[in-house]
Amino acid sequence: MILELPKIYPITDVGFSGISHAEQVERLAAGGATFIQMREKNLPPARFFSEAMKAVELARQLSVRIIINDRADVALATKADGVHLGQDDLPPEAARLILGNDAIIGYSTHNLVQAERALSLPIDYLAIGPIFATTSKTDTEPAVGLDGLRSVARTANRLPIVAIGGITFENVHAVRDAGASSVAVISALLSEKDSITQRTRQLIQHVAQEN
Ligand code: TZP
Ligand code: MG
Repeated sequence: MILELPKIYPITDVGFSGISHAEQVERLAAGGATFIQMREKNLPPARFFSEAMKAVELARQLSVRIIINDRADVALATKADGVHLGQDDLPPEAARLILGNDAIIGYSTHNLVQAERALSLPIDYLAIGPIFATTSKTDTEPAVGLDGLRSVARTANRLPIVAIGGITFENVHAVRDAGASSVAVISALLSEKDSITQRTRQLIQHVAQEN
């Protein structure tokens, strides 16, 4: 089954927003987000798990699908909808064994070679990035640009493509035109905690106005 993704895919970031993952889920969902990734890079496992539990419970109440970054074990234990894995995380085949066929598995790639290899993996969407320069992730690979995204989207067949990295209100239409099924964003939505809901609503409306 091909995964249906909304055009906007927010990712939580406590450093950026200054509020908990659950609070971010609440504000993003109030703005219309229906598919959210919880991304936590600093907490030890016990705190990661308890923060994830709160975020997943809230997501359930709000009918939002929630994906856990990095940790298939936390995704399983919190009954999240799935996991998002990077090149150095547990391989998607192993995460599939842990989470089963119904879980959503997303996988990050940073160039065409990685994206081509990813096509034979048991994943539900393929992320490519950074598309543009970003300050939200420090250890990023070089930006692939719109041309890089276009080549990946052409190769991806029917696998949904999530574009990530430096995507803003200004460039989101070009990113969608280049073949992104969905656009993952941190700073475009989270940089001011009191306007997360409003910005989410605006970005969703903005991408809805495509030619
Ligand atoms: N992976 C590649 S770029 C990135 C991640 C997690 C950060 C995206 O954040 P922003 O603020 O939308 O550029
Ligand atoms: Mg990771």
